[in-house]
Amino acid sequence: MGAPDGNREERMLGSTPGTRPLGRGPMPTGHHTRHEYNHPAAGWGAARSVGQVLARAGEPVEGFRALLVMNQEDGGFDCPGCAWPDDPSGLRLDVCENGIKHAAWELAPSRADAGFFASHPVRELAGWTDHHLEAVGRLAEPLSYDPASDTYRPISWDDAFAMVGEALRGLDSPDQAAFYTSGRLSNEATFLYQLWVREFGTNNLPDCSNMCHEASGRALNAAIGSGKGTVDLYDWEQADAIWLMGDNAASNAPRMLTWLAEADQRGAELVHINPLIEAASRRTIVPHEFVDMATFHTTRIGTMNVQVRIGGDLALLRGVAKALFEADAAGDTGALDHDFIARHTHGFDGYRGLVEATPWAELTHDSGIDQAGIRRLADSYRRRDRVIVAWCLGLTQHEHGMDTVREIVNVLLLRGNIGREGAGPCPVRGHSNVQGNRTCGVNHRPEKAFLDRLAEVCGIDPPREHGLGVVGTVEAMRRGDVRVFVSLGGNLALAAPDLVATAEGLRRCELTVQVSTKLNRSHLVHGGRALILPCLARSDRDEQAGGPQGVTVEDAMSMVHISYGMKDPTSPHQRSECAILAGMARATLPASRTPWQDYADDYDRIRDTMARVLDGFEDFNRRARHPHGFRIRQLARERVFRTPSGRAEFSTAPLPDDVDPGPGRLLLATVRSHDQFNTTIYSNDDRYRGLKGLRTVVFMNERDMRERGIGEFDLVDVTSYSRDGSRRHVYGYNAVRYEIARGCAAGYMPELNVLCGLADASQGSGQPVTKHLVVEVTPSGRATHHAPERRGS
Ligand SMILES: Nc1nc2c(c(=O)[nH]1)N[C@H]1C(S)=C(S)[C@@H](COP(=O)(O)OP(=O)(O)OC[C@H]3O[C@@H](n4cnc5c(=O)[nH]c(N)nc54)[C@H](O)[C@@H]3O)O[C@H]1N2
Ligand SMILES: Nc1nc2c(c(=O)[nH]1)N[C@H]1C(S)=C(S)[C@@H](COP(=O)(O)OP(=O)(O)OC[C@H]3O[C@@H](n4cnc5c(=O)[nH]c(N)nc54)[C@H](O)[C@@H]3O)O[C@H]1N2
Ligand SMILES: [Mo]
Repeated sequence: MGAPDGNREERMLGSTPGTRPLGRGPMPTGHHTRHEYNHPAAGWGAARSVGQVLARAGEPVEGFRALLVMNQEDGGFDCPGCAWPDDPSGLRLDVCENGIKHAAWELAPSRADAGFFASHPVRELAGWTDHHLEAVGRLAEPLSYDPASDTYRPISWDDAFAMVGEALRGLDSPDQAAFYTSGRLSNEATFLYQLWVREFGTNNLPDCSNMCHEASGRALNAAIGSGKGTVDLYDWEQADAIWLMGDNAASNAPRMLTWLAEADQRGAELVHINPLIEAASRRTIVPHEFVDMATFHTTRIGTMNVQVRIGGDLALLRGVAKALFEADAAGDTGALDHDFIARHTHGFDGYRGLVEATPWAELTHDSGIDQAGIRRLADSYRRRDRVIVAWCLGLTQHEHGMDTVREIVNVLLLRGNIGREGAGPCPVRGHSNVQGNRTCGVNHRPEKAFLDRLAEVCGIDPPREHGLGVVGTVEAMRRGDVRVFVSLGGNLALAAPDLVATAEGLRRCELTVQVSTKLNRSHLVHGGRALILPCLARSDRDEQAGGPQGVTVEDAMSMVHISYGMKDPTSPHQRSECAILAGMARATLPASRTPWQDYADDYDRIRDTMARVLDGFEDFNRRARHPHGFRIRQLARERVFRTPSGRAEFSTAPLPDDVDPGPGRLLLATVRSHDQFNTTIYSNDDRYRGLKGLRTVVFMNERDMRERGIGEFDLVDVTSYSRDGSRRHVYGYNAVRYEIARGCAAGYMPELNVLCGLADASQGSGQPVTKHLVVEVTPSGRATHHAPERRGS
C-alpha cells in the first residue's frame, strides 16, 4: 500500500524485464522459504492457519460464532466456499479450514465507505495488491465513479438504478450488454437475474462456469443426457474405488478429505491422477475429527498415484479401456458388463474398434505412463465393482476437456459403473452455487424447452439466439460491440484470461456495474461510467418487507436447501442481491408486467414462480425447508438417458494432438494455492506445497530445471506461445523444484492469467485452456533461442 506508484500495476503483471514481480497477495517481504511438507493434510496446521486469518479479519469471536452454525441443520447459513455437499447424516461437523477462512473474510466489518474512497483515488488504488484491496473490508454504500476527481463518490440507490436503466435503454440492441455472474449467487437471485436479462432481450449471460466446468456439463449432456454428475454422498460411502482426477482436494474441497479417509479405512482404493503429487494423495487428518487432531492420528490417503502428464488423461483412460478389451478378448468374461452395454448404451462397437486400433505406444507416449502402469490401473478397475470417478479443473481447462470427460464416461460404461450404488461420474464443482446458477437459468446457450416454459409462466418473449460466454464477451467489449457490462459478484478483470486484453475491453465499456461484497480489481478497471453496488452476503441477515428472507443453493450433488444469514449487516446501505436486481429491472423495463417489487419483498414468491418454470422444483417452498432440503431428480442415476438414442452414448474422439509442446517448451498449468479463493488471496503461503512468502513461482521437475541450468529459487522468465502466434511474458519469477511430471510446469492463477491469450480457448467448450499453456522457461535475462512457431489447435 502506501504512496501511489504507477509502476506497481506493471509489477503485479510481472511485465517488466529485470524487475521483480509483486504478485497479487500481500506485498512480498523478500523473505520466502520452501520445505518438503511431511505433515498430514489438515489438522493442527489448518487450525493455526485459520486462527491467523480470523485474527486478520478483525472479528475473531463473532467469526467463530458464525462458523459454528454454518452448514448446520438447525439454522445457519450455507458455507460461501466450495460446492462440496453437507453431510446429510449430521454426524460430521461440516466445517473445514478453508470454509472458515472464507466465511471469516466475508464477515469482515465495513471499511470501504465514502470516506475511504474520497481519500483514495482510483489511480492510487490500482497500485495496491489485490489482497490489500479486499482487506479494506466490506463495501458500505452505492458508489459512482467521478472522472474529475478520479474517485468513487456516493450515489443514491435510486440514481444508481436510473443510471443502469438509462444506459441499457439507450443501446441500439440488448445484445450490446453482457451480464456476468460468479457462482455465488443464490438460486432466487439467479432466477431474477436471468428473467431481467431475457425480458430485456439478450442471452448474453457469461458466467464463471465458462472458465470452470463448461466442458463437464457439455460432455455429460451429450453422453448421459444431463449436465450433472450422478452420484451423491451415499455413493461416496459405498464406493470401493474412488478416482480423483485433476483435483487438489486438500486445498479446494477439504471437506472431501473426510470421505476419502473413510473410504480408505473401509479398504476402498483411492487413485490420484495428477501431474503433481498433491497433499491429499499422501496422508490426512480428517479435518472435522478434532479428537484425532489432538492425538495426531493420521489416516493414509491415497493408495495409488498416477503421475500423468498435462493433457494426458484421455490417453490414460483409453489405455485402461484397451486393457479391458484385451482381457475380454482373452476370455475374461467379467472384464466388461456386456449386459449393461447391450441394454443401456449406444455406439459400443465404434468405440471398441477405435480403442483396439490405437497402438499402446501412442497411449503410453501421450499419457506419460508406461504400459505396466496403465495395466496396473486397469487391473485395479477390473477388480472393483463400484467405482466413482471424480474430477475437477485439471481435466476441463484444456482444448480437449470435453473429449476427456466423455472418455471418463466411456470407461465407466464399460463396467456398468453408472446408475448403480457407489458408482458414477462426479464432477467436483467449484463455487458454492455454480451448479444452481445453471439449473436456474444462467446459461448463454439456453435450451428451447427452458425458454418455452419461461415464456409461458412469466409472460415474456425471451430471445432464442445464443448469447456470449466469457471469452466472447471480452472480445465483444474490445470491439466495442458490448458497451454495458453488469457483474453480479465475481472479479472478471482478474479471473479472465489475458488480463491486459480483458482490461482493455472493460475500459472501452460505456458503463460497468459491479454488485459486490468487497473491493476488487474489477472496480478499478472500469468503463467510462462505473457503479459499485454493495450487497449482502450469504452470512448477513436479509430483512425485507415480507420479513427475514432465506435463499437456496444447490450443491455439487444436486441437493437444494434453504439457508438464512444471521449476522447484522455491517452497513445500513447494503441491499440484498434480489432487491438490487429488482431495482435495476424496474429501471430498465418501466412497462414490465413482472412483479419485481413483490419478488423482492418476499422470496417465497420467486420460489413459487421457479417451481412452475424449473423441472424438479415442484413444491419448492415446502421442500426447500425440509431439514436437508431435497435432491433434484437425476434421471441418468436411474439409467434413464435423455439423449437422442435414449441410451448412454459412447464417444470416439481422436487422441489429443497437443500433448507435445514442441522442443524446449513445457506445458504449464495455472492452479490455486492453499491460501486463496480464486482471486481472493489470503496470504502468500501454500502450506501443503511447502512454500512460504511467495506467489510468483514456477513449479518444475528437477530434471527440466537442470537441463535449463536453473537451480532452486533461481529467477526465470516465462514466455507463452499463443495459438494466434502472439507471445506473452512474465519476468523474474522464481523456479521451485516439485514432484511434477516431466515436461510440465505449474504456477498460480490469477497471476499467470497474463500468459493465456484470448485465442487460447477450447473449440469444444469455449473454456480458456488455463491448464495447458505452451511456455518456455529461461533463466532471467537470457533471451530464448527457439524460433517462433505457430501451433495449430
Ligand atoms: N480453498 C479454495 N477452495 C476452492 C477454490 C479456491 O480457490 N480455494 N476454488 C473453487 C473453484 S471455483 C473451483 S472450480 C475448484 C477448483 O479446484 P481444483 O480443480 O482442485 O483447482 P486447481 O488449483 O486449479 O487445481 C487443479 C488440479 O489439477 C491438476 N492438473 C493440472 N493439469 C492437469 C492435467 O492435465 N491432468 C490432471 N489429471 N490434473 C491436472 C493440478 O495439479 C491441480 O492439482 O475449487 C473450488 N474450491
Ligand atoms: N488462469 C486461470 N484462470 C482461472 C481459473 C484457473 O484455474 N486458472 N479458474 C477459473 C474458475 S474455475 C473460476 S470459477 C473463475 C472465478 O472467477 P470469479 O467468480 O469471477 O472470481 P472470484 O474470485 O470468485 O470473485 C471474488 C469476488 O466476488 C465478490 N463476492 C464474493 N462474495 C459475494 C457475494 O456473496 N455476492 C456478490 N455479489 N459478490 C460476492 C467479491 O467482491 C470478490 O472480490 O476464475 C477462472 N479463472
Ligand atoms: Mo470454478
